[in-house]
This record gives sequence, C-alpha cells and structure tokens, in this order.
Amino acid sequence: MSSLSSNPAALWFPAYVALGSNLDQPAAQIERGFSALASLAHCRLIARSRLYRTRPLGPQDQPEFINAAAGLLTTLAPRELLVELKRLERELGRAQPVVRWGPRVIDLDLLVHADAQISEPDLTVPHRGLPERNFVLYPLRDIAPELLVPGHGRVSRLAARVGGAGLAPLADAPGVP
Ligand code: PH2
Ligand code: MG
Ligand code: MG
Repeated sequence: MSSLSSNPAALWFPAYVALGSNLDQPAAQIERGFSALASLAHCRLIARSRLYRTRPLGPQDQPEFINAAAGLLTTLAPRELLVELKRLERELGRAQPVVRWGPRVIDLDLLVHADAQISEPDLTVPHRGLPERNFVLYPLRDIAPELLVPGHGRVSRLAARVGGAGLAPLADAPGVP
C-alpha cells in the first residue's frame, strides 16, 4: 500500500488506538500489540498508556480484559489505518469469527483520527463505544487528557463522566515507548 495515493502532502495525523485482550496471557498480548503498532509502516508510536485490568462488557462468563491505548502519528487515512489494524489483529493470532463482545486474543480499535468524523457501515470514527466505555477512556486519558474527541468533547471530561468502576491499573507510569 502506498500512503502517497491518499495523502500526497505526507501530512502526519494524530491517531489513537484502543488495545484489548482477554485470552492467552492478555498483558503479553497487549505488549505484542504495542510492538506491532510500533513497527507499522507510515506510523510512529508516540505514546502508550498504562495497562488496565477491566471487567468484561458483554457476556460475563469470560475472563477479565486487559485494556490500553496507543497514540500514533500517521500519514495513513482512517480507512487505510483500519485495514492495517485488521491485518495486525490477524497476524497477532485473532481467530475469525469472534463472538460479539466475546473473548479475543487481541482487539485493535481505531478510536480517533485527527478531526475525522466518519459514519460508514464498517467504519465509525470516532469509535462508537468511546463515549461510554471507561476501559477506553481511562487509558486514553493517560496519554491525551486534553484531546478533544470530535463530536464528543474532552477526554478528561468524558472519563470523569463515566467513572472508573471495574477498572484497575496494572502499573504506574505511562510514558513513551
Ligand atoms: N471489548 C469488547 C467487549 N467487551 N470488555 C472489556 N472490559 N474490554 C474490552 O476491550 C472489551 C470488552 C469488544 O471489543
Ligand atoms: Mg474491534
Ligand atoms: Mg473493541
């Protein structure tokens, strides 16, 4: 894939990705996810949140999740980045099909891409679940508390509104990779 076709000026956009796993040593899967993001072409991993142990949303008869968030700079357009995230999920061993809201080895969700607002059958940006999901907002707040999510407002305010029930951070310091 060439990023030049959709972005001839090679502009670097900020983008944020949610990571989730609740199978096969989830914390290790999240680390593999960060590593995969760090080596993605046309992207630079610039921030990674803490890891959080989180209560499952959806069926309760599944293991707890580990969730985290990544901050990228990318020359990819939203749909190009989505394609890359889906490819990474497959490479990292995600089986198809996955039960809706059920267990998964790795989930890489595009949360925000610069000021994009997209509503298409297979791509919603900002991510549809972002305003309600504390397991998305708390990690995102670690790396981008002042981020204005297009159509929804500031991450710190969204996180405060949903509260932290069912979340526990695993480690202390967020930072750069
Ligand atoms: N992802 C889901 C369904 N439920 N629950 C938690 N705690 N964390 C997740 O990442 C998650 C979930 C589907 O993507
Ligand atoms: Mg997903
Ligand atoms: Mg998801």
